[in-house]
Amino acid sequence: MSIQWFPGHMNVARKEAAKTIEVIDVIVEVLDARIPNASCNPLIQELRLARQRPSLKVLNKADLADPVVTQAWLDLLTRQPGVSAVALSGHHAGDAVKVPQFCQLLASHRNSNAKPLRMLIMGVPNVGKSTLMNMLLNRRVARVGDEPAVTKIQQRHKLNDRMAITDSPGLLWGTIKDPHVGLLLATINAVSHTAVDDEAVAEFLAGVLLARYPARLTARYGFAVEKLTGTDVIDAIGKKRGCLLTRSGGGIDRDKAARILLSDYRNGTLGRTSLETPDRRTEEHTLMASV
Ligand SMILES: Nc1nc2c(ncn2[C@@H]2O[C@H](COP(=O)(O)OP(=O)(O)OP(=O)(O)O)[C@@H](O)[C@H]2O)c(=O)[nH]1
Ligand SMILES: [Mg+2]
Repeated sequence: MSIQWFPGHMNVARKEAAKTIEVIDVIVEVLDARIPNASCNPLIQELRLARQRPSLKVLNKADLADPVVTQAWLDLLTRQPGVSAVALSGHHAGDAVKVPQFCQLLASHRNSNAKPLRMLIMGVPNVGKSTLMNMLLNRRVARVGDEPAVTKIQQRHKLNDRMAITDSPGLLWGTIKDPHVGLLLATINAVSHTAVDDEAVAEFLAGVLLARYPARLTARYGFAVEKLTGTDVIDAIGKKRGCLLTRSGGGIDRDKAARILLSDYRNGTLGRTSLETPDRRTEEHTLMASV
């Protein structure tokens, strides 16, 4: 399933970002710590490399990710030239302040009233960009919400006399050809539900959880998972939770069961999980994107 979701405002946002990159010093690329590779937008890499801007990769929502895997990602990402990386939760003020501190190290010449440090927050939709900006400003200047494409236009604010930060709309890219990447992005709710099939996304997620965190499924839903497939898991959740179709003789409402799994996953009820690890293939891909 290749995913295509590039609404008009994203096209405008891409052009605006290309212009803003010319007048900023550091790109703060917000990734989802549970999928740091799939949430790394090649379009942003392209824009960044064209203007040779350093980048701070923020592994956000680290409170939802497996800390051991997150550390492995940090070790990999900091090996890239011109790149620094930090894991944090945008809900914690103490974490958010690390962002300007790391950016300052990437552009140490920009640290005065005359030459303020200018940061641009970018990333795929719903990774927590606006939450991070609100936290840094200690007030709610941008709307946030657990759905993709909440932010539609750029917003610039002064953090103090020596620093300014710009939030930008979440960006995807034309067609997400790699179905695995598309499904991972859909799992974290970075893609509009109008462009994906919830049942297919939940089946995929169930498959990943069966492979990596099977005990979490048993603990949450109370059924044994041995020999089950992703499809079976959706049926089993439907049976356990009484999701029945009123029509067609009371069969299982798989769509409803799928939405239960997705919602439990997205709000952290299934515990801290990482859906991608930096294996060799990902490592090569990630490092290549930096040259
Ligand atoms: N658990 C957790 N949730 C977070 C974190 N940061 C943001 N969120 C939640 O993630 C959702 C999306 O946050 P936003 O700040 O609107 O995300 P965004 O990247 O600006 O999204 P778009 O503007 O749509 O691209 C909201 O429900 C936030 O409360 C975090 O570090 N941990
Ligand atoms: Mg936003």
